[in-house]
Amino acid sequence: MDTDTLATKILAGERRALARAITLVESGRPDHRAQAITLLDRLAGSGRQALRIGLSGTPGVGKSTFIESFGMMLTAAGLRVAVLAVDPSSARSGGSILGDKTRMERLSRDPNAFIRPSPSQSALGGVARRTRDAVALCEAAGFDVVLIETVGVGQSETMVADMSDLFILLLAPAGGDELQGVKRGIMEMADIILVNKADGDLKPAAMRTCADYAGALRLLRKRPQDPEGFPKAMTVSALEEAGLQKAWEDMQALADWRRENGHFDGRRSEQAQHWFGEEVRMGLLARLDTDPEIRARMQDLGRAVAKGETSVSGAAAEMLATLT
Ligand SMILES: Nc1nc2c(ncn2[C@@H]2O[C@H](COP(=O)(O)OP(=O)(O)O)[C@@H](O)[C@H]2O)c(=O)[nH]1
Ligand SMILES: [Mg+2]
Repeated sequence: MDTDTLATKILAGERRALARAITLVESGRPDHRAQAITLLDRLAGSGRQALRIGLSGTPGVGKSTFIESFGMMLTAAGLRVAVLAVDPSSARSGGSILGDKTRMERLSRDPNAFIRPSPSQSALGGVARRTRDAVALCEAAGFDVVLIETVGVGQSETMVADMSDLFILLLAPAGGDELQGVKRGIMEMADIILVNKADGDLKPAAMRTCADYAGALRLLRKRPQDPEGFPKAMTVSALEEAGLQKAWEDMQALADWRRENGHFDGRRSEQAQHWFGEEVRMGLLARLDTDPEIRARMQDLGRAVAKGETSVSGAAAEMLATLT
């Protein structure tokens, strides 16, 4: 299928075309990359905007269950929902959402939902670009909400927060009164902390955990992008579908406030600039390995350094001068 046809079908909201386009942006082949860029450029002017919600949480907190319940609630309200997953560990585990498909059974059959598992791929930089491209494709396809799920490992949370309008941290009730080893940096990124599993025997623990985090959030430095009362912690039960409507109302209220106060577009502009810089940096680094002339020069200079003929600094300066 040529990119024009693909673009037309995506703009018409066809899910199969969207899936194909995401496969295209995930491809490492240079000719695919060129097609992907043509496609993304064509769709860039669609003017469509989804609410991008990043969702993070360690395995077992209930992300899949939450996405299913929350997603079904949104589609029932007439919204179209796309779910993308970022899992840097999936190269090893062979794709995390696969086992999760059962937990998202209803949502994956919903015609107003689109679920895309994480590609198995090791380099986080590559994952970032693919996910950003996939978000752009989902927006062009007219989705109202794009959920970007990530497990809380390594840099993936920062990466997802850097491509989301809202960042949600999902937690499970803690046994004691300890904050669950959530790093300060992650807390500082969160707009809303949802303590899940607030049901049955776990409810009291969930409420305690929620109070602990609400207290911890109040101690953080005030951020300009927050209205009164945010960031906040609240309890939900993905299983019993409790608190989800309230969570959604708060997400919308926060997004609306940010839109009205210039923070929404401001953040997107900053994010676009950030990713542009990252992509150029990555491209330059990749050239060190792929460009034969550059590689040869690196090897020559490397040998000279090894023999002590040139200083490390001198050789590096010489190498960098050839790159400009
Ligand atoms: N009690 C209770 N259990 C839940 C809730 N949400 C998820 N779970 C359970 O927690 C386990 C992990 O859920 P899952 O959605 O796979 O978590 P994920 O690894 O973060 O995607 C499963 O056994 C779920 O049934 C909830 O709201 N309440
Ligand atoms: Mg899961």
